Amino acid sequence: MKTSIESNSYNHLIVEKKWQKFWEENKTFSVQNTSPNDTSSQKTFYALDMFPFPSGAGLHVGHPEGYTATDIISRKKRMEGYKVLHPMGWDAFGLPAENFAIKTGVHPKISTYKNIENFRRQIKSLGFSYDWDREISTTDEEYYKFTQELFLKLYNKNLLYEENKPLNWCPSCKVVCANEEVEQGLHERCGNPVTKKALKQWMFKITDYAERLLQDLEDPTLKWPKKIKTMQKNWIGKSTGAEIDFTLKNSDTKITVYTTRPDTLFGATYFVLSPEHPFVESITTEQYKETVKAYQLECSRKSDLERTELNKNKTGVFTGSYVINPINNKEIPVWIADYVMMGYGTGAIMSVPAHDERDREFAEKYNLPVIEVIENNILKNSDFLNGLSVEEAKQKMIQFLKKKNLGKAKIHYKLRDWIFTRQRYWGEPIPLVFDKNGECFPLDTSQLPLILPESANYEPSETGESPLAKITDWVHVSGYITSQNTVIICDKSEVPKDKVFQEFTRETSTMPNWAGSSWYWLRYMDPKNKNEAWSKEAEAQWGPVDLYVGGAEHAVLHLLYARFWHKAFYDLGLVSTKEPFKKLVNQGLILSYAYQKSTGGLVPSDEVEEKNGEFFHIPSGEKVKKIVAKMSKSLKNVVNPDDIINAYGADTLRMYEMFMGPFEQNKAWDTTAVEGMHKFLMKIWRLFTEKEISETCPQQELIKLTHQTVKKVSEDIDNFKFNTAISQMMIWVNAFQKLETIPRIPGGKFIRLLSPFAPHLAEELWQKFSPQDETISFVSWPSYKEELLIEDTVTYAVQVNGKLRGDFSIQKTASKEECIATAKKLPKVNKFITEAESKGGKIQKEIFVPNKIIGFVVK
Ligand code: ANZ
Repeated sequence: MKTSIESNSYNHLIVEKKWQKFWEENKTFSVQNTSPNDTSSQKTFYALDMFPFPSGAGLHVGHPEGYTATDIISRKKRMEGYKVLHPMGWDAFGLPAENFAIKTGVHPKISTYKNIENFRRQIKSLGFSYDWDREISTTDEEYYKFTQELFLKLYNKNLLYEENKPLNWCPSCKVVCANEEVEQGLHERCGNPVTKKALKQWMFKITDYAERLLQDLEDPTLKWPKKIKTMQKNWIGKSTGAEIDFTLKNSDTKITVYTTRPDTLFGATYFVLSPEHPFVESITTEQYKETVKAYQLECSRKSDLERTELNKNKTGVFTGSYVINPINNKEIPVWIADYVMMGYGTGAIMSVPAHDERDREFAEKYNLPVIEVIENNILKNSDFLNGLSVEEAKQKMIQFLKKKNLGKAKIHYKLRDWIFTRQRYWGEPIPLVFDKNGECFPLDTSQLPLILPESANYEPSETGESPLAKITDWVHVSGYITSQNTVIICDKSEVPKDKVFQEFTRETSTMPNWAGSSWYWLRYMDPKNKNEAWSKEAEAQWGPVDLYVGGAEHAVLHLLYARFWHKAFYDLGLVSTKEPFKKLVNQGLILSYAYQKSTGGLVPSDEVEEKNGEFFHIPSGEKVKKIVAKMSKSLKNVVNPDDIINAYGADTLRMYEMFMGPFEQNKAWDTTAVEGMHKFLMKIWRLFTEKEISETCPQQELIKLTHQTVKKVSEDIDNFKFNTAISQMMIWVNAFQKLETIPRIPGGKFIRLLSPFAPHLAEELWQKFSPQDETISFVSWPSYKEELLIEDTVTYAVQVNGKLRGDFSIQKTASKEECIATAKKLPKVNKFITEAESKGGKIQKEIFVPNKIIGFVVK
């Protein structure tokens, strides 16, 4: 790749560095400076990017896509007089740094801060208008002090509990995973299968907020993509149904089922318990004990994925027992089957094979009876429900069960509580301790930050215990319990007289990497506050975030946790809004190309050569197809933003990424098109530097085009249609290139429109155009006049004998006669009329609909 392309007097390497230095030295984008005439009434705008995880690989070209979008909007808003908060930081705790440390021996802190340095350099080289004074990293002690403090606030609000139960365990990473981190039975981080392991974990009661997390999505002022709202709704998975009690035959034992279809109770022909159901052992008869035990063992080895409904081969065993169907006192057999999950509903179901797919498969396999109770949405074979619709029957059955004390309406959510602890090193330590009796106490906030010890041994252990557990002098501490029931760790001599000096052990798990990102947008509002995570005033001024841009992969993980914490903060009176992010936009993926063999295999790009538009795999000589694929190291198709910036400049990279296609769609990288964008920017440079500035613009058409351009670019930016905004700028440049001079007013408007997209070039041009302004950043956004946009020509469709034969445009002021004469001269119309005349025919009738249609009837 070329290292630099110069065009005449413009050298992007020099100009871009110059402006970046200017912005940095003058703190141009510091929130304080963006409001020279600060009044409390000034409009504010908060544009937030999803902060990156600073990986060792450096910035990906996908990062600047979203960052450029928020930057364009932030820059436009400043020019429109808003006080803009536009920050950047680092989501820097998490597994990759630790795995890298295990491989190389480099301490996670060292590699993380090195990666941050590199990310910061790369992001700065793109000329984004961030307020760098507000930079944060979740790994900074000053930051995680407050993550811990907020954790304690939520702990004191009774939103956390400890549970010892089988959890998702990734044997490869040796880490517990949240349900949200498991995709089709695989750990989303490493792709290895997840198994179960019983470990004590802290759980967040996110389920307490299930209904609000669902309901608040309905707020019409929440401008989120429909797709993301639906994904959250499905994840929360509200289901409305009933719990019904069945009694064990010849016993008082009641077993409760959860069903969404109480209307089908007359059709229940057998009963199923999950293999883990606590009743299995006691209800299984002697004869079946062995088969049941063997089946339970078999199931414990299966993953949830193997057990779910995707798996068509249902299995199960009979327990020897029967329950009584409460609606008709019929005995039905009790089976255990692993398609029933212990973690959902009550872990027991009534089976209605006539109307449930899973039950039908099972009944067919094991020859169980089937009773149809619904036909065409109307109940039958169901006594007092006969003739009712499904909806009516559901209600009536619930009423009936309630009256007889046999059941009740019940709502269930698929959402599970959030497993919040990780047995890993590189995370925020959890500020809790246990006394000798195992009772848990929060640390006193005066003890925060609880600093992560500089352990050298971060290798996780096979037992699942955190590496911190091995640092005995950190784990075993002493101090006293305060009157607020918090713990202060100290020497014996420091204990007040009325308090008891005692020993404690620390919680050794760390927080998941979702902790720091569950409140960071609030810290940006008040990043230097030493006393509290943020002040009420700062939150009142900036909250909620006006615009949040990032990848759609965060649809349920980060965005659900963030909403949950925010709602809990709201309940604690810490924030004034129920939702954290008013508007959310997801950028599409930036893809690359790859070469595919006829067998489907992909080959690296450096093994491919092009001959006459066709591609060949050099080692095998085989013809290969160029396709769109994800960027990956192995395919050697990764584009490094540094290379593009060096060769063409940050402005080119920004403009190119915005021009690639619709913002929210996936797009494929094309280096030739990058060059094209660079040429366009150089054309702009020459247009403004090679031509003299003139004070007037005599061409009315060009004034009109300028006003159209202002309108289009302004609206397109607001609607995230950056690609069409750039197309409009291209139209403008092509039109003005034809002039001898560049007229001052339209030219000035154009540079201002360009400035959010290509800020370095625009600053440089503005200096030549309007040297009295130090920077273009606060020059007012251009305006347009509606009346100048009104079209002064009209287009007529011309018909002959009812058939369309052409169209033409004409001045609105043209008379009827002029219009008809013009229509007759259209080639196809003229041909038709002359042909008719040659056969003795003529125009019988002329039709004239003003501004629309002209028609001729020829016979
Ligand atoms: C009888 C019935 C008849 C059912 C019918 C469905 C259709 P959602 O909508 O996802 O909430 N079910 C209940 N608990 C279960 C568990 N622990 N494991 C597996 N399946 C379970 O699903 C609720 C329905 O799934 C319930 O309603 C129950 O089957 C089943 F025509 O009860 B149904």
